This record gives sequence, C-alpha cells and structure tokens, in this order.
Amino acid sequence: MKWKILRLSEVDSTNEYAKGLIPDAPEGTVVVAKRQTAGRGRKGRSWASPKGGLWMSVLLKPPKIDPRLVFVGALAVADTLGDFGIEAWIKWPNDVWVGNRKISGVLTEVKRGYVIMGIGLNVNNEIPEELEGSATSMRDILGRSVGIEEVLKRLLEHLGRWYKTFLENPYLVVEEIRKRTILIGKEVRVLRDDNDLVGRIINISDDGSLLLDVDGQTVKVVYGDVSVRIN
Ligand code: BTX
Repeated sequence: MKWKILRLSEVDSTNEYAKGLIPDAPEGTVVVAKRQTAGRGRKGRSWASPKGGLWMSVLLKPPKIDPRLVFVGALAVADTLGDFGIEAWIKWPNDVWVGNRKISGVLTEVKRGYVIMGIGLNVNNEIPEELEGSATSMRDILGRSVGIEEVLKRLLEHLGRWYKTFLENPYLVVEEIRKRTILIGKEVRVLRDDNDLVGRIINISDDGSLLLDVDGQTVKVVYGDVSVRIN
C-alpha cells in the first residue's frame, strides 16, 4: 500500500475529516492529528485524544465491505507494540489491551464503498483521570517517551501487511486473532443494547463472530456494537 499522509495539528475527529475526503481521496490516504477535540469510539462514546497520542484514520477501498477488517487494525497495533517490546492482546472485536488496561481502539466506518479505519493509540499522552486504572500508554509501560513518527511508520507497515493478507485470505486474519486473544475459554458478559449475555467463549468463528456457550446452548454474537467484560 502506498500511504499518503495528511498531518493536522487539531481536528474534531480524524474519522470525520477522512470521511469528508471521500470520494476524491485515493485508497491509502492517512489523516493524522496531534489532538482531537471530539474523538469518538463506537456508538458515540468519546475517545480521549490529548496531545502525545497517535490519532489517525486511513481510507481503504476493499473489493467488498467486510466487518472483519477491524481485526486488521487491531493486529497492526499489536505488532507495532511488539516492535517496542510491549506484549499486547486483542480484545474482540476492536480493542488492544496490555494486561488489564486498554491501550488502543479501532473504529471502522463505511461510506460509499470506502472503509474509514480510525485507530487511537495511547503513546506519550496523559491518561485522563476518569480512565486511570483502565487505560495505559506506551510511555507508562516503557517508562520513557517514544518517537511518535517511528510508531506511525511501524503501524503503517504492519497495517499494509495485514491488509494484504486480509485481501488474499481473511481466514488467516481471523486465525491470528484467535491466537492473540486471551478470551477463548473465559467466562464473560457480553453487553448488548437489548439484553446482556453471560456465558463462556467457545471460539471466534471464521466469519469473525463470537461463539458463546450460554447454559449449554451455542449462541453466535456478531460484532457490531457489543462489548465484552471478563466475569
Ligand atoms: P470503543 O467504543 O470500543 O471504546 C470507547 C471507550 O474506551 C470509552 O467509552 C472509554 O471507556 C474508553 N476510552 C476512551 N478514550 C480512551 C483512551 N484514550 N484510551 C483507552 N481507553 C479509552 C474504541 O471505541 C475505538 C476508538 C477509536 C478512536 C480513534 S482515534 C482516531 C479516530 N478518530 C476518531 O474519532 N476515532 C478514531
């Protein structure tokens, strides 16, 4: 993938900005901002994006829209952290965690055949008070600041590689997600809009959904807007 990077000092949300570039911008356009004033997670949740973090969105144009693309972002983040000696795991469907703290989130949105993949990664930024204990940053883990340009460079390399793998064979991406999640076999609560589900995760199926054992019945949970809590 040939990336074309647009750098902003401040923006509401890089996903919104990137969306505004459709349909003129080519695949591989990357929007990076030093700070977001209205960074978003899923379902309108807010994403803290102070200075020092990596807040970016990439425009992709896959031959067909496939929700498993979100895994490509999560794997790229996990590999980037690995390059810095940080061992991360992927929390289905869209988060990257180190131990019991979230370090990164991926938000994919769709517009006119494009996928807008937003990635937020806590690098050198402060963790806001309300997230203390539940979020962490590369700086907190390593005890030193890291060069954000190096992080971006690595992340785009890994993203290009995982995207290529995904286009060739999306099952390989799912297989890798299975290896990198600690969730399989765990008792969890799946938070949904209507009712929560409590059960044990059997596996992640080839289509990327979660297979849950609820009182002996296998229930399939499609990604989308569910969150998983380890019970
Ligand atoms: P999510 O909905 O899975 O997670 C959102 C939740 O994560 C919040 O409710 C809060 O509890 C927690 N959270 C908020 N900020 C942070 C943070 N900095 N570090 C750790 N935890 C946090 C996850 O959504 C997807 C987030 C994507 C963010 C990127 S940044 C670039 C792009 N632009 C944009 O507006 N969003 C994406």
